[in-house]
Amino acid sequence: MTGTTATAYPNIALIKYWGKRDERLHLPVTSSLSLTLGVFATVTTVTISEELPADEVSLGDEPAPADFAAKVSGFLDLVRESAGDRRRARVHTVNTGPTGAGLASSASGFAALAVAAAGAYGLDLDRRALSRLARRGSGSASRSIYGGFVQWQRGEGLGEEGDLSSFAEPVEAPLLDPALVVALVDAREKPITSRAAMRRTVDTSPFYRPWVDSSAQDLRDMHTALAAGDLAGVGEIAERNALGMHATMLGARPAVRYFSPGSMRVLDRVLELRAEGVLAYATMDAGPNVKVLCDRRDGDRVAAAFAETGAAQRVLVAAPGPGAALVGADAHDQR
Ligand code: 2P0
Repeated sequence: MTGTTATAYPNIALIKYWGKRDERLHLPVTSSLSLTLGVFATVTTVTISEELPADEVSLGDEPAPADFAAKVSGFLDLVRESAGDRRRARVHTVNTGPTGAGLASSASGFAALAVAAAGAYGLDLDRRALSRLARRGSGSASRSIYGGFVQWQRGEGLGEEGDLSSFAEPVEAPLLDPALVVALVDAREKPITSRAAMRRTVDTSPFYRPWVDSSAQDLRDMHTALAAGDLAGVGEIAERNALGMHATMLGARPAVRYFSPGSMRVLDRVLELRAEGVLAYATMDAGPNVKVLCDRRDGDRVAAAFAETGAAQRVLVAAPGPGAALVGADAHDQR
């Protein structure tokens, strides 16, 4: 039997998701807003089989590690339950970016899996429903269903009310032509998963609540800046929101610190670039890599500046990318 293949791209949050109000349904404490990138696609194929006694999951050319396979299988259980179909599946995933290094491989991964699995099991889902489904795999994956700027609504309430109201939707910003320059400081897997780190932050950091409150204002300000095409405003808000999120982690007990000396060197260079008149603003996620928002015309200059620091193993300029999509023969039935 032929499989159903989908592709999805990572997204980088400019207003961060950090903390859940419901661990099972992946309902976030705050709404977040991201930019989907045009690099580091995940390509996932789901092939249903009558004969398989259990799901078979591969990552690249290898059988997937047990924890990865268990997450994929748990996600497929949700799809099977909705579809009323108990058959198992083969899942083959190829990540073109580094896995587990704070570059949102779980976002592109679960967005691609949601689209491919919904297609394979015959679920007829619109984009909002796909974003809710992807959310169940990894919160940030809800945003990778769409391209460009995307907001993930926290939604209201818990249980079914929360599940129905927490989804992503696109945000228009026609006056901006941005790029995100990614400085890969270290592509190794992170010492603590973002899931564990955000739980510890919510449970123990005295700085968590103040960040939640300030993030709501950041989101309102971000919408104003995006609508006005105000790149400096967008960048300043994104940078303060990200540094604030990392401050909540530094306040956790024990502290969670994703910055490395290389990250700091890149952050210093961002300040120098601004002093030189370049609109460049940094954000960081659950890893040491630094992503810098700038105008697309400045992308190469910013990338060259980071390469000169010697702190980055690799630097690349990412333009905004598309939403998750079926590929090949399945693509024609897409909505
Ligand atoms: C974000 N991050 O908004 C934030 C900022 C990392 C730092 O979303 O537990 O892998 O699977 O819902 O989506 C990473 O968290 O967490 C993340 P789960 P996820 O991009």
